Amino acid sequence: MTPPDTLQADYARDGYVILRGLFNAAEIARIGAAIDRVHEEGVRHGRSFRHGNLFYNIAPDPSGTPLVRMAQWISYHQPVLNAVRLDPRLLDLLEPLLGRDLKQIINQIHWKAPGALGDFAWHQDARFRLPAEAYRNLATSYVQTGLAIDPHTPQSGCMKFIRASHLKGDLALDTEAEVLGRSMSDAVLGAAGLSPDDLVEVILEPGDLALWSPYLVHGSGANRSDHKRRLYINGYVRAEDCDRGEWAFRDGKPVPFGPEPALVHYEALRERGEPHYL
Ligand SMILES: O=C(O)CCC(=O)C(=O)O
Repeated sequence: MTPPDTLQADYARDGYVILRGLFNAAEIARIGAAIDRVHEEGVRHGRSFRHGNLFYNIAPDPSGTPLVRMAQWISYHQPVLNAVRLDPRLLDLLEPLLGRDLKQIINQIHWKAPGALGDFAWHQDARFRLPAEAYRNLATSYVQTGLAIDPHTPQSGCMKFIRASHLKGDLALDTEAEVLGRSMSDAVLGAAGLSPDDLVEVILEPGDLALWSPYLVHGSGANRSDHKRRLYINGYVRAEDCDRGEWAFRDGKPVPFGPEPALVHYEALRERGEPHYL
């Protein structure tokens, strides 16, 4: 796929770009089925579970089905999802922004069940790129991608971006509380000198992909639709600017996982890499 001519300029100006129809309906059906298998595993676990970098964030529900909210690094054991993160179409989009030697810091699925809470408060992803000393030139070395598996609409809890907010750099937005499970508040925007007038609803069809900057202020609401909302997120970094992460592309060629997982976010990977419940 040839990236649009305006990709770099649009990304630099707005802090995000949306690509329509990057994956076709048959591909999305296959990817969605693999994501549903991960969900079933999560339900069987019943509570949060970790095996190395692989992590399922699950809210137990003794009276019903456990709520699977998020899973990280599922590509270790789901080949269909692994193929997405290494897809050449992603490289085509990332190369003009980051180059051909890329590591990956995020490999994550977010689910929002119909009617379930699942808000993400206003935040910049930069706050999660820790330890900070492992990341250099974050503003220009890191890009987050989100692939829609279901329709993302205001009704289904789509993301909301504050256009051009990345230009303000690190805003230290209310970093005390959790992001997942807290709703977006206009007061947080106001305190950071941002205006709700710059709010963009990120409306996506299945197969559309959003790219956004680690400093772009964004969040998302609850799913009030009658269908589930699945988002597959992969985050890439220019390899020379990061000491963490799994390799994704070396000189533009996809890099399969090695025999040992790489240190990404889970600090106790080497001491407590075995499967365990939390
Ligand atoms: O899944 C969502 O709606 C929110 C995603 C998000 O804010 C993030 O990954 O930083």
